[in-house]
Amino acid sequence: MLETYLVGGAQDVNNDPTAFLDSVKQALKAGITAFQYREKGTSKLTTDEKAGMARVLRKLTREYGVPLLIDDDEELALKVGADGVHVGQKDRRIEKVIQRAHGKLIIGYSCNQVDQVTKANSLPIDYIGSGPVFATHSKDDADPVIGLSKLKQLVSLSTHPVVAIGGINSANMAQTLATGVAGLSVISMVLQSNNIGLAVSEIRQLLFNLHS
Ligand code: TZP
Ligand code: MG
Repeated sequence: MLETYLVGGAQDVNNDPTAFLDSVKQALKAGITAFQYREKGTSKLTTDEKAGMARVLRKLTREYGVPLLIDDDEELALKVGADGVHVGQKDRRIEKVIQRAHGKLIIGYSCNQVDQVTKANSLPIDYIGSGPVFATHSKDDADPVIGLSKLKQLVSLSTHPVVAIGGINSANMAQTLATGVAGLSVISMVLQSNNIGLAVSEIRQLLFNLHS
């Protein structure tokens, strides 16, 4: 499920909600295996518009049998019938999210430090997201780059599946996957591509080769 994990919101496609939806549709057609709706940063959508977009994405992802996760907001995830929620270290405290959503939603948690992974190991969550592995332009307040060796260390420590995020592209995706991560999370590699189908296929092909 976490293999080819697309993340994004309208801010990642020229702040154009229609173009964003069209891009997500292309990515679903091309075979992404999970989608996280992450509306933030320079996003101009109101709370209501965001909820409306989440509902449209719920319908769309369901048509393709792809799990929908919502960034940060477990209430919105529950309201629109999403499959999961992804929370960062700076978002609402993970314990509160677990209390509200455990057993109802897939819970993803961002961890990029040894102590964070150790703590996550004791929590009933479903996966951790680690990064930025490489420099990224898609997150203004991104933590410092962790690099491949740190990612590998976190993978070996984690009892949960690890998804890599941050600056993953065609040139570095094979090395990233070689750290033992369960999947690759990308924003710009897919949403800024002028050939979304091809970008998704590249990741899928890499995973296919690994597993065959
Ligand atoms: N968390 C860590 S890096 C990042 C997030 C949401 C942005 C990833 O975007 P890109 O374009 O794949 O580098
Ligand atoms: Mg967050």
